[in-house]
Amino acid sequence: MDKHMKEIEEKVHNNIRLSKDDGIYLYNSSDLIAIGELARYKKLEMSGQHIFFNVNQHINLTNICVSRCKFCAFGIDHDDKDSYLMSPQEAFDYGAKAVDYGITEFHIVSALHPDMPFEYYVVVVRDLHEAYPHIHIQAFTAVEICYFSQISGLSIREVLQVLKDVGLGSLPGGGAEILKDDLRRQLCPNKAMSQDWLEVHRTAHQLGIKTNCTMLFGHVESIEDRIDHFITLRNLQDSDPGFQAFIPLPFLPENTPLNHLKRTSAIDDIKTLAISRLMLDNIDHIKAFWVMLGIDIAQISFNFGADDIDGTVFEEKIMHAAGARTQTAISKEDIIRLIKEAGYIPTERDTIYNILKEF
Ligand code: V47
Repeated sequence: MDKHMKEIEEKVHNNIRLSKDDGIYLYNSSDLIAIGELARYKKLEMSGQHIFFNVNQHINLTNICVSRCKFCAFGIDHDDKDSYLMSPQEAFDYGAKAVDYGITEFHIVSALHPDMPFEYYVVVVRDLHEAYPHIHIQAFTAVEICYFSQISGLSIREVLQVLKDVGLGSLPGGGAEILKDDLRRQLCPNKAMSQDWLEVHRTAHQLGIKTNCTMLFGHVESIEDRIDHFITLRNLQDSDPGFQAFIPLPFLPENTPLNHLKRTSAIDDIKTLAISRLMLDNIDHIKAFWVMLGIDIAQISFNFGADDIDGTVFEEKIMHAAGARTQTAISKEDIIRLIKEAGYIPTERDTIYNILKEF
């Protein structure tokens, strides 16, 4: 172990915050085992032997999108033959069909539809919440919340308050991509910029709405951009805490305008999970989203800092449009088995990390 790695080890063992230079050093190091040991140490300190999962149903209301981000294969035009839009009744039926499976969460994320008014989204949340008040609704990325503010004329705070009043429980972490506007202008110029994304999460936290955060990596960003992204999230969590989990999302290039780029390597995926655990010392959970990483890497990542594998994710669409080769759903029994195989305690949680059952 060289001198800088030794210094980082000292910091991790003494709960001293890692600097930007430390983060960049870790990315440039090829000592994956040393990085993994540190991330595992931190994970064990923060969540012991638990690996969390939940049982959820994803609902993607529409794929018709005005934003058309360069990394996305999900959003399409109105007149494309594969376009769809669920009516509130269809969205309700789609959610309702998973209830008997014992889901504890509806996870609703959609495209930015050109014509549907804010009321449409309010009705979807209200109807599901009225029928199933015990099921948590995690819905709408910060980008969608900004868009609702734009189309309704309400402020971000008012949009969040209206949704909270009809049953919104928490926000997912999508739309963060890389929180640097020069990159956003290249990748996704038609949606919320960095400060808008941060403002939504800050306001949500102030209203008592928990949120997640993500990073889309492996496209045009540099290592420094990734570390700056971690530090931006860490600073927001210091000033206005409310992030529950961080989810690194490796870019899947298939069927996107950036399909000339290569998929990230397993080493990059694992390193990114581990370094996020080390840099984000004030965010409780690191989620290895199996849909994107693949089940094998998700399983290995429990030894590299991850403590959550998301959920059963019935019928995920966004990542599969971009070439994710994983199944579109996984059973609870399979999740329990793969966590046990890795030597950890499968722990079913609800959306806000109350423990429901250990297996
Ligand atoms: O914002 C889109 C990303 C996000 C691609 O909060 C892509 O628990 C890779 O945020 N390759 C939506 N990524 C999904 C998301 C999410 C997923 C699971 C759990 C949670 C949570 C949040 O997916 C988008 C974007 O960053 N994305 N296209 C792609 N081709």
